[in-house]
Amino acid sequence: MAGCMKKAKVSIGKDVVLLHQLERGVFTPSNSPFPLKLETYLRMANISYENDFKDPMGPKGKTPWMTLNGQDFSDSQLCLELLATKFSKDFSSHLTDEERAIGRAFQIMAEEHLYWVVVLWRWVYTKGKTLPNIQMNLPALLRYVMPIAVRIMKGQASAQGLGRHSEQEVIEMGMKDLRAISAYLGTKPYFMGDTPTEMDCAMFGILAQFVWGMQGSPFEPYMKDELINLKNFCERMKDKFWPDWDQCLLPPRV
Ligand SMILES: N[C@@H](CCC(=O)N[C@@H](CS)C(=O)NCC(=O)O)C(=O)O
Repeated sequence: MAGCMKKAKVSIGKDVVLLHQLERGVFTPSNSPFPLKLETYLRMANISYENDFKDPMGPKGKTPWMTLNGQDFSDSQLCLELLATKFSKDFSSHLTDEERAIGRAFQIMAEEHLYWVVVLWRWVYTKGKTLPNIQMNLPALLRYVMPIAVRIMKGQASAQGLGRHSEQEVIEMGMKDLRAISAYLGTKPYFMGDTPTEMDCAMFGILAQFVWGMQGSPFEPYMKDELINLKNFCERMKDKFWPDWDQCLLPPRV
């Protein structure tokens, strides 16, 4: 597969996915929307998998990635689509072309626009202080590594474009995305209707960050009030696919 320069290091059982991702989070099983999306999909599709938290960054320099039958694959969406084909799992077969188009547009807005609001808030506006995983590291390590990490994330957000706006503008843009997503979900249990589809995994990956994983953010009060349907959606996904949610959280260091 193009871009897969790293060789698979670990071979587990045939047709068992080895999901490489960052260590567990304290508030969500992953602080990153993309591993949470892919792991949720593996559960929804009932595909056997094991986690690897030691080698989270894949051949394309991002997390998550996966190894399947000795081959490495990158990108949550490409992995999901490959698995859907290989294991003949299509949760969207009942959708019209128009519904698929709308679903794709919302997903891309969430993953390619709203995601950068999360990055900016966590890394640039609050400098990693609200990420318990980061704060659990040694103070000396934090002192030296944090400014580098902040600079990298700031550079990425600037290259993407969102990082060039003021904090107030970015928060407002985030709110507009969340309001649009909330309006589209409406009273439906899942984004495409009564049953969860692939898109719900992606939306859950990112919305879970707003619901549980960005404590003290300006978005938090809205998730409990105006955007309560998004919180309820996350609770629904959590109950359905993550009965072991609490066991998958990293205990905060006391
Ligand atoms: N399109 C990719 C996005 C993955 C992604 O952006 N992962 C972030 C973690 S939230 C990452 O690895 N960032 C590290 C970096 O860019 O250096 C996917 O769906 O897997």
